Amino acid sequence: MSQHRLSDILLKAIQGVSPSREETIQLLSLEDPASIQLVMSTAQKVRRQHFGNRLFMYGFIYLSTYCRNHCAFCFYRKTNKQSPRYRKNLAEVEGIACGLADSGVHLIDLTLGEDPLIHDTGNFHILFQMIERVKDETGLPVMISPGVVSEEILQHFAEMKTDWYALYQETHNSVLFKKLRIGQSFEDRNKKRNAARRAGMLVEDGILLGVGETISDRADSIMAMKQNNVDQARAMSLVPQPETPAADMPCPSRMIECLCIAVMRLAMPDRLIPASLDVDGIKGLKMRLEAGANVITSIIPPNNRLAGVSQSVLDIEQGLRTVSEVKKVITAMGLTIAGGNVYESWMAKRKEMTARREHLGSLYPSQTYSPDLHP
Ligand code: MD0
Ligand code: SF4
Repeated sequence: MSQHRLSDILLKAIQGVSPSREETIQLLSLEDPASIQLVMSTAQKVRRQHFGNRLFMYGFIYLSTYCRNHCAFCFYRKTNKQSPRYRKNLAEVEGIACGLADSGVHLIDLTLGEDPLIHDTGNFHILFQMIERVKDETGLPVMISPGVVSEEILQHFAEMKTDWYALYQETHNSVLFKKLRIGQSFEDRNKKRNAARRAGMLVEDGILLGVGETISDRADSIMAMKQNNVDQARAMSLVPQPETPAADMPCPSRMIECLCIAVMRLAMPDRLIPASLDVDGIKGLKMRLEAGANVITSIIPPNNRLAGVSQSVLDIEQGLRTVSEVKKVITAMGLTIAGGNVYESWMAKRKEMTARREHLGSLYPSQTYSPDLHP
């Protein structure tokens, strides 16, 4: 793409016109460092327009590492004997959440594999209790990342005022999906995210990079997340895990992830986009923020024997995935941690917008994005 064309796309983005599918593909195809740098600095400008220099922080609790599934990329897939299995009980989750809240996070993310003890035997009351306790004791918003659950369970989460439901598609290409989320339903995953939103929760979707997707798959994912109006959108690089089908895959270049984050920022200027500590630990934070991310996720306190998802141990027990370590990095970049009220009012605004859209949507139903409809 010519320099002139690139400047044109970036200028439009600054003026609030987000890239078309064609332009998204062109941006994602960039390879020379100077052009990528330009996209990233534009993404920072766009982030500043919507969020100033303020960032949000999410505390992360992986409360059960048991799972009934066989995702090709995941260390915690059912048959992996190397993966550390544990379950945290109510008191432990409460203690960890309170510690995270005291350290200054904006939200608590309660994450679990599709633990057979919960998913197969319908013991969801364990999660309900945890959500209630964490909300009561910390006063913070809660995100639940439990995998695919029934609409009734989603309804119950929403009734308990669970703020977020996170469920990542990983890819919006249904053929690739089958190779990644082996034995799972592509449609059901999309459907559940939509159901959670209809029930009144904010939703997060995300993609995995370096798993055999093409550049236009990446563009389709970004278009899909935009069109489906997700409240938070993430891109994370594959970390090849031992004893999994993806063990021998090459590590994708982090430039691809940074470029994706930056293009997502241009496509969804006012949305939350994570810089996850779960891929490269604290040393990977700066570049993701330079790409336009505005939420730091996977803050995990040491001394609790907690695991991360794509990096099961990196930086955790060394105390490097903490608010105080994050603060050092962001302060040096001229960025700051937002006040709790800023986060809560962003959420309230989004919920209101969604409710309005849902109402309009019921009057004028529209199609959800599918790459097949946008050749
Ligand atoms: C993260 N490991 O933020 C977490 C995780 C689940 N909601 C989030 C993928 O990086
Ligand atoms: Fe289970 Fe989630 Fe891992 Fe898939 S990605 S195997 S659902 S923990």
